[in-house]
Amino acid sequence: MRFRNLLLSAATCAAISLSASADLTGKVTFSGKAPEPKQIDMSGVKECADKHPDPVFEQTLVVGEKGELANVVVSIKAEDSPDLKGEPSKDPAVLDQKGCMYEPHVLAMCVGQPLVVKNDDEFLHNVHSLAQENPNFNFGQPNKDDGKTVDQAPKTKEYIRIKCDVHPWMSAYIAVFENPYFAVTGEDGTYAIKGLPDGDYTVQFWHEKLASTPVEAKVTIKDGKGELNHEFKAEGAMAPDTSDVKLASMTKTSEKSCCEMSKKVEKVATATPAAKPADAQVKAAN
Ligand SMILES: [Cu+2]
Repeated sequence: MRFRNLLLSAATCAAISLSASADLTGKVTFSGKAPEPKQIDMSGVKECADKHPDPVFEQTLVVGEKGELANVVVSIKAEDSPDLKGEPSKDPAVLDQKGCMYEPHVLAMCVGQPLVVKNDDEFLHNVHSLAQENPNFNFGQPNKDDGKTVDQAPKTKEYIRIKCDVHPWMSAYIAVFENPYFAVTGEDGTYAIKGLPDGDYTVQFWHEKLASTPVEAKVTIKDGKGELNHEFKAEGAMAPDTSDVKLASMTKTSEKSCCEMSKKVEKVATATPAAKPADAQVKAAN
């Protein structure tokens, strides 16, 4: 417990690099055949099309050759770990608009952390948040902009959709958390949440298309290590409607995860099948 308290006192929303702290790591995959990504048609807006000599594809579902799934937000459920508090980072979370696309497509940040929106393009974007639990922002950036700090920064946990009112294909998400224990999977599907004290946690996996209500799994961090992999199954996993209205209504985190999976990860790993076809299968690896 002394070790735990030491970690808690040092926790911040910034990247935690305590040598004695534990990591939760894992990989998120998509099983089965992923649908072909849709190409974005920018031909009607010359200034955008000119930025892209090669085709640009939607980032709604980014799956690698071996099923590696990007843009999954992995977090420690704060409600189940009320002791896990942390100070927000002073380093801002940065959302860029570049070539008429958002970078990153999914941004995770902590309540209280500054949020900055950049414009890498020398023409107008209008960034517009569709939050339901947080104050919304909606402003234009007519020229290149090294970064505007958002006055209405998020104040509570939510998965917030962001869109551009000028370019309808532009879409991003900002995931907001109340503790510093979160990560977004990269193109290799992996994630790492650093600085977790030993203990039992509820992990939430959110994906804009596959799990707009986060899927949950249990993990035990023991002796400084924990690993939790996660697999989304292709069949039945695809939500059919991606309209703005639908997406906006889906972004709020529900306390009632439709398929709560649990698995303790220690030295031994077993797999637990999903209870519903639309949800993920949770696998734990040692
Ligand atoms: Cu735009």
